[in-house]
Order: sequence, then structure tokens, then C-alpha cells
Amino acid sequence: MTTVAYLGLGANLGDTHQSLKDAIVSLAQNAGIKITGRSEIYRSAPVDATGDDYLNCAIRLETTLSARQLLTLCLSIEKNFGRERSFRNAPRTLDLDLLLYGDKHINEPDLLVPHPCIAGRAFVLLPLRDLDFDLEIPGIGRVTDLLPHVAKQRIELLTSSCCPNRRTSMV
Ligand code: PH2
Ligand code: MG
Ligand code: MG
Repeated sequence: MTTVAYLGLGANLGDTHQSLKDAIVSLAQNAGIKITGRSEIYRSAPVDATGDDYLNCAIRLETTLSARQLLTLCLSIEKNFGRERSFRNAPRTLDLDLLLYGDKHINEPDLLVPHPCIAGRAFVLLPLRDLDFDLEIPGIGRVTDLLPHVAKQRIELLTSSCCPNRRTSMV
């Protein structure tokens, strides 16, 4: 059985653009993962965090892995990229967040799906809209309806390549 999942990628330490690209390659090397879409890459101001601007993007994948296996894989890839967890939301070489796993709700201490921060963050919503314009976040609402509420967050497009769904405005 396969499940469609969405991951959010972020980095604000080191060669961030290269790290996002390499992380996608690392994920694709797993036999249980088929990447079916990647968003544009955005530069965004840190939200509830310090340090340099982030680069962010998101990917869609089909996977035979469970949500727990996917989380474990993400954590191990983050570690391979030199991620250190010195304090909450510390600058990081790579952050891989499991945003959505099918239409599942998961409520475990270290695994909350949908990701609890999806609704309030432009750096998650804009990449998700690139991937699927009509995406509905289970129990929360449509990405396009959430975007106007985060319109004040500073975010700009870094790449412009792959996404027919992309619109420049948040409303
Ligand atoms: N990630 C955070 C906290 N704040 N801000 C931006 N712009 N991008 C992020 O990926 C990000 C953040 C916690 O994971
Ligand atoms: Mg995160
Ligand atoms: Mg994370």
C-alpha cells in the first residue's frame, strides 16, 4: 500500500540551497519513496526563530513507509547533514518536517500530523500550493484559504522553474 505524503524542507545555516537539493536526492535514494513533485524554493524570514533567512521548499511523495518510518528517515538525514539541536528552533543546516501523511491524523508526543505549524506559516503554505493548488489540509482547511492570513510574513521566490500551480500573490 502506498500513501501520498508531503515534506517541508528548511535550512538557514551553511550552503542552504545545496542542502535542500541534496536532501531531496537523499530521500529519493530510499526504496520506499517515490518523489512525485517538488515546489519552488523560497527565501523567508525566520518565524519564531533567530538567525539568517531560511530557504524553504516542499516535496510530494508516494511511500510504502509508515509515518513513523518516514520520521525516522528524516531525522537520520538531518543528522547526516550536520543538524545540531542546541536550543529550540536553533539555526539549522537542514530541517525535514513531515507535513501530511495521506489524510491521517497522528497525535504522538514526537509525531504530530498534520504538522502543527502548517496553517500559520507562509513558508509551508506557498510551497504546498505549488505542489497542489487545491490541497486540503485534513481538519484545517484549504491551503488557498489559509494563505491570506499569513500575507504579512516576508517571503520571496528564489527559483522559478517547475511549478505550473504557482501564483505570485498570496490572495
Ligand atoms: N522553521 C522553524 C522555525 N522558523 N522560519 C522559516 N522562515 N523557515 C523555517 O523553516 C522555519 C522557521 C522550525 O522548524
Ligand atoms: Mg520545522
Ligand atoms: Mg523539524
